Amino acid sequence: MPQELHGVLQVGKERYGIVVSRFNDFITSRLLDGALDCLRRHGAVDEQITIMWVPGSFEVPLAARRLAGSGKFAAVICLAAVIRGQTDHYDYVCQQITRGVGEAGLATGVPVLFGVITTDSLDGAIDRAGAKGGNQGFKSAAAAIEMVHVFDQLNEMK
Ligand code: INI
Repeated sequence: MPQELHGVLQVGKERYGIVVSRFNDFITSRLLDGALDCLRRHGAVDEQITIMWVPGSFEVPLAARRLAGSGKFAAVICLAAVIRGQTDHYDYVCQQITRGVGEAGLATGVPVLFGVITTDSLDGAIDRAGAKGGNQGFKSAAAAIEMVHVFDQLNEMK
């Protein structure tokens, strides 16, 4: 039988970093609530969680890279909202945060999760910050817990 590694949603003693953008904070604060709810429901206490606020999506990758590279966190959850109607440079901001968040994970080997909403409209953002589309913050925190757990299993393999 091949060995399969599956992460389960169970927090141990590890610490989680959260980077959250102040831009569109009426949306990102809901994403943060969702992420905290998820971490706490699965066993985290507040001492295991560090939240770093940054001005906007453009700054998220650098903050994520610093947190992930610090060696203090098992995973870093990135929360932001880019809404097309609000900016002429929507595509550039989306590109920066998408590529940068991915690179932060690849460069450090630490799971860096993409809890970022990119939508055409404010309504679309609201849907994915706790309304019809669920809460992207909760989902990305769940993915963080799963990745930490599956990597723990890899580390424990003989
Ligand atoms: N930042 C966001 O997080 N979302 C946006 O929709 C957005 N818009 O629309 O421009 C945005 N801009 C700010 C940007 O991320 C930087 O903080 C700013 O340019 C300073 O570097």
